Amino acid sequence: MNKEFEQISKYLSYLLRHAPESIGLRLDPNGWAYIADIIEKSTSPKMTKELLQIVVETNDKQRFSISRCGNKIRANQGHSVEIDLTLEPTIPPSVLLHGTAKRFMTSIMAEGISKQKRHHVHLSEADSVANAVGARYGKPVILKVDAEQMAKDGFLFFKTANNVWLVEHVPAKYLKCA
Ligand code: HQG
Repeated sequence: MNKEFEQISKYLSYLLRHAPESIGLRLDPNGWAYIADIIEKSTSPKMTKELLQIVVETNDKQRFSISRCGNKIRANQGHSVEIDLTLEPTIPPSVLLHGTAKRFMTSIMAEGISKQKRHHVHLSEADSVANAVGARYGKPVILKVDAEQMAKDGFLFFKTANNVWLVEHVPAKYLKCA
């Protein structure tokens, strides 16, 4: 992603996941905002429909979706504001991964993985993704989650439009160091 697009992507994440009210933007109950509203209300950076489209299409993690009619946009995951992505529970692969930092490991192995400020714990299928996610907070560690057993035990898993797996909590007994 080029620098300008990256800046817009970060700002869109801020607006659509955390602080729509900062520019008086309204999200509907499913997290959608009118593109025209963002263009009208966002002054810095200034947006156009074409720019938003390119940012959505070229985003390295496919963080955003544009609605079927093309007039609304939402973040695919990572919200702190209360919205409902209306995802269906989905059977997960037998093993999923969580990338974290070494310094969180004592606490995680005692309490399990908690969702912290987000709506869910985020899990991935690929080592490379988990490694990059963990590296944001320090020396990365990849944890293996026994998703098959969790699903058997009644935990619900959801898959976002950009292939992130979500679950409410991962108790420590389902974790192994990869
Ligand atoms: C850790 C980014 C201590 C957890 C990424 C993580 C991802 C605990 C941090 C997405 C803990 C929370 C989500 C416990 C969990 N004790 N630490 N009991 N339980 N933690 O950012 O998974 O770029 O909220 O391991 O790529 O790192 O925003 O979650 O290190 O997909 O699209 O607490 O955010 O995506 O950090 O990242 P986060 P995450 P975007």
